[in-house]
Amino acid sequence: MAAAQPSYIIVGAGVFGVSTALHLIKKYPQASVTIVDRDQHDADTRVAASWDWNKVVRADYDDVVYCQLGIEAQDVFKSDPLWKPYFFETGIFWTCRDDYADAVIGNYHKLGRKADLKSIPVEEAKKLHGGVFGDADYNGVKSVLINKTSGWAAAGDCLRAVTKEALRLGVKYVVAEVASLLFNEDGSCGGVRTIGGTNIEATHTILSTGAYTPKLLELSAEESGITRLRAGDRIVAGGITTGMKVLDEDELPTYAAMPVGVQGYTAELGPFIGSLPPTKDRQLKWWGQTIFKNTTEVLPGRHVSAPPERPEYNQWKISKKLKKDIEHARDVFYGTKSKSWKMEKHRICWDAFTTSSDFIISPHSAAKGLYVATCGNFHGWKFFPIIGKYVMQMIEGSLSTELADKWAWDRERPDPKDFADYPRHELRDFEDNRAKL
Ligand SMILES: Cc1cc2nc3c(=O)[nH]c(=O)nc-3n(C[C@H](O)[C@H](O)[C@H](O)COP(=O)(O)OP(=O)(O)OC[C@H]3O[C@@H](n4cnc5c(N)ncnc54)[C@H](O)[C@@H]3O)c2cc1C
Ligand SMILES: *[C@@H]1O[C@H](CO)[C@@H](O)[C@H](O)[C@H]1NC(C)=O
Ligand SMILES: CC(=O)N[C@H]1CO[C@H](CO)[C@@H](O)[C@@H]1O
Repeated sequence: MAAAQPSYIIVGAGVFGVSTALHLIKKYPQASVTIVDRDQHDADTRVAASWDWNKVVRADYDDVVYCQLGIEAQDVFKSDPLWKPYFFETGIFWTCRDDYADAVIGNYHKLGRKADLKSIPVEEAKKLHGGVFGDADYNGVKSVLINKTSGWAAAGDCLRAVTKEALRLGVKYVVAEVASLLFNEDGSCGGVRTIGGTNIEATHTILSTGAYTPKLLELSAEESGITRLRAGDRIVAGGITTGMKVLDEDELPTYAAMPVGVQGYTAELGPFIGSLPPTKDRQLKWWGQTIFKNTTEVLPGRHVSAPPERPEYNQWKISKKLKKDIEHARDVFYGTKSKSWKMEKHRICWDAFTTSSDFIISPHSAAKGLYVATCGNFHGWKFFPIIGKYVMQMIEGSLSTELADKWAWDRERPDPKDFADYPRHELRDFEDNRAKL
């Protein structure tokens, strides 16, 4: 019997899944490529981490691999008409409480790239951009990393536009929640089953399911009896709060031309905090510093962190304690002038974590035909234009050894103690105390 034509099911329409679909259909226009996601791609609200008002786009990394990939992605954002409308080159303003600035600058040099980038003393930094960060918290800051080449992207709009382009080129899109993976008699993965009971079959199944990945693998392990499917300690679902404020017309000029703000801390002090420039609706956005798991018993005796089940991962229900986290984020950037600002909108955003903060882009070692391409670790969005190229190389076995080892399903994983963003809390510890009845 002749081998079946390759066909692809990609579960998850975030940046990892959509980028993979786009790169596959461009290289193989006749191939069968199907994205399956629980949300319609143009829905008004979605659970994907990739669906957001805005995300930071930068190549300012102390890890030279992500620095290089960041530069590659930004080259696309700056030149390709599909991506260009969504990228805003505002520059970045990054307070450093360790040697981060020097490491980043060293990487640009190593890669032979000129970036408009330098590390400047605090007193000089305070005066930049009309003094927008003049009242920020500079406690412990050694220097401020400043440049012109980084910026942000209108994340949700970009995701919608690129998904549309993939569909135009022939990718199919199915709105369904995947309940479990399907396996052939020889143990290879043959596709997925939806909660409605429909089987969707393909020779290649790619999980780009973000924070939901460990739970989906647990359920599939239980149903198939293939216990090696489980993610174990490779992937942990983590959530973080974001908050937004609508600027008044008269406030807008102060912030209109601001760069992306980042407050960097050492691993002992905690995760870095960000403040993004206003969107077209005059909204400033922050992300907080409290990063949590939601560890639950998904099956008898099986505990994994997963986003809440209730509609939409419960992403719009934010406790007072988590709102406080955003107030803190607001104040470390704008000090007294922002004390009276009301945050109008909050969201919890869920992503998948590995202890090294590397992605997993790898065949799954427990079943042929099954691949994993996710784990953005709160930094995956910016690679949207290019990450699918690497996923495709992984599927075809042509990924460089360096990347294949870095992104492998099975590899040595470090202790997360030096990874400031690793989820260390539990969501339940930030619930407001219920009123006594
Ligand atoms: C608050 C916050 C701020 C961030 N800021 C930045 C930033 O500034 N810059 C940056 O580069 N990155 C940032 N990131 C990280 C980035 O958003 C993520 O790393 C990236 O979007 C992850 O993409 P993904 O495709 O793996 O997952 P997702 O975007 O989460 O997509 C997963 C998709 O899978 C679907 N899915 C899951 N399970 C199932 C199922 N069983 N059946 C059907 N569908 C399913 C979901 O519906 C979802 O659409 C941030 C993340 C957060 C949370
Ligand atoms: C965590 O997720 C579980 C499963 O969906 C849910 O029952 C629980 O309420 C969530 N925990 C919190 C604190 O939201
Ligand atoms: C070193 C450098 O070029 N710094 C610039 C970073 O970007 C801002 C905004 O464009 C400029 O004000 C800085 O001079």
